[in-house]
Amino acid sequence: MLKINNIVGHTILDEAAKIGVICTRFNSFIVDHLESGCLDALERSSSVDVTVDVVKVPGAYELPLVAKRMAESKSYDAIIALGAVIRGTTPHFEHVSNVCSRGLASVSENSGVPVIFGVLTVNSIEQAIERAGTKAGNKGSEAAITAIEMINLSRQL
Ligand code: INI
Repeated sequence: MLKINNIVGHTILDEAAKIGVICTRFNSFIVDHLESGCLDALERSSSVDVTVDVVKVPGAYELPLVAKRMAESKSYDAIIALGAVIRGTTPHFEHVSNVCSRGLASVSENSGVPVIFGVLTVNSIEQAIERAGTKAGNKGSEAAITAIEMINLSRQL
């Protein structure tokens, strides 16, 4: 006899939670839209009071360190990292995006706190604009919903 438990995190926050949102000041003309999309989605998808601490960092390279500090505080149910790394004409993009993505994944794995990757890594400003609230959606809103799903999922495991 097989007993299957399907464990899925739903995407409405209906128990108190505290969420950290870290935003880069670099490319703020894009990241401001990710931030507002994220906060709007958190508000619309919560049926209880949710505390959100919003922290600003210089650039995507600095996101992992601040995510680590916040995760180690054990005060947050999830951390959302928002930023935009836009390819230029030098290899700088590769360094910043690699450190950022690997660092955030490592913080999440080592701390057990869900760290959501809401960082655009794109080839052009046009691609960033498309993903910051225009024709390809809003990566900040998607990150908010992913955070809620991971909080609910973590609470069931
Ligand atoms: N930071 C970003 O968030 N996005 C970028 O596109 C970017 N580029 O391309 O340079 C960027 N650089 C700054 C970097 O994140 C650090 O803040 C800086 O190197 C100081 O450590």
